[in-house]
Amino acid sequence: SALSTPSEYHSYSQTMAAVNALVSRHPGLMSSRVIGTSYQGRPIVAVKVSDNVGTDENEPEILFTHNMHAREHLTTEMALYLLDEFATEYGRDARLTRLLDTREVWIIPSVNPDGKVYDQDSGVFRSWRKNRQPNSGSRYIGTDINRNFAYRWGCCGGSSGSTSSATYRGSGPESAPETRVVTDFVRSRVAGGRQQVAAHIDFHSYSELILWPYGYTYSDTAPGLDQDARNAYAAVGQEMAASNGYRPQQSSDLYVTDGTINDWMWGSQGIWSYTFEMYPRSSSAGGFYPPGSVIDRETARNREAVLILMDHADCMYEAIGKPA
Ligand code: 0X9
Ligand code: CA
Ligand code: CA
Ligand code: ZN
Repeated sequence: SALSTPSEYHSYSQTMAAVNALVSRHPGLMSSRVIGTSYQGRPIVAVKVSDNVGTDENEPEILFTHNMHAREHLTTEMALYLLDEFATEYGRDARLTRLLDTREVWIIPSVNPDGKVYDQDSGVFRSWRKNRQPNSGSRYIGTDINRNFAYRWGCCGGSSGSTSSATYRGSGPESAPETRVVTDFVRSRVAGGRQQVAAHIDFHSYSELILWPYGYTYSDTAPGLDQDARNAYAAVGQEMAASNGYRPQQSSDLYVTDGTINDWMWGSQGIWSYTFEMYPRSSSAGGFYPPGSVIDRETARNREAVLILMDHADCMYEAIGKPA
């Protein structure tokens, strides 16, 4: 069949167990920390991967976030693929070794553990997207974490004020604990007045796209996003897309959104921030639930793109011939 069953993807608890096993087998290269808890109290974990992993070195940091939307389970597999690849290939693959020696990588395998558990653990997928936070005065559950970020929150018709909507923006910016956990973590990476995180990918599914800011406006350029920055986004986006066959475009070319993680990362933190919409291209190939048999292929498909962004993270403007 073109569809999968819940057991074909790592559950939240299996994901945490796999992370813990990798970290304990590679203590010099990987460490994990609980950066906060979900609405229902589940740990949200960040894994750091770098040489001298116990030291906060002066190296560009790259953040990968996964599973913000509950049903996008392939993105959690993407996190586990990257961790496994880094663990296995460090010291073997020269390019990957050099990148992990000169960068600090952060991976958050599940931004939305409550949603993931709700979607997957009953034995049948429930097509859930939001978190599992109740809304006062409403029978509808959940906030869309990717409409809850505090940059032009609710500005532009790219989210909903109705609790029944799949894109409900929450009662206020960062009203979802999961949003707050991510933004507090990112803010905590500022050292000496400088944001150490240089680049970010938020993994979603599906449609096979690479998207860059802003989502809140159709304009290519806007406050904080000048023509050079837009061109650097497009150049690196196109380079990554050439490696995985996705389509590169500004995120609002898909549809307007407000309060997304990409707009916040760029607009408020100056972090180069992309969304990857993973496999499949269309709903006929399984939508959010493609067969488990594609996991290895569709995660490895993004290896090169991830390394390309890690490489560019020290100077994105080099991609348009304008070194800083
Ligand atoms: O709508 C979203 O949050 C993302 N798509 S998904 O199907 N995974 O829900 C896309 C966010 C990227 N931003 C824009 N498309 N504007
Ligand atoms: Ca290091
Ligand atoms: Ca650092
Ligand atoms: Zn999504």
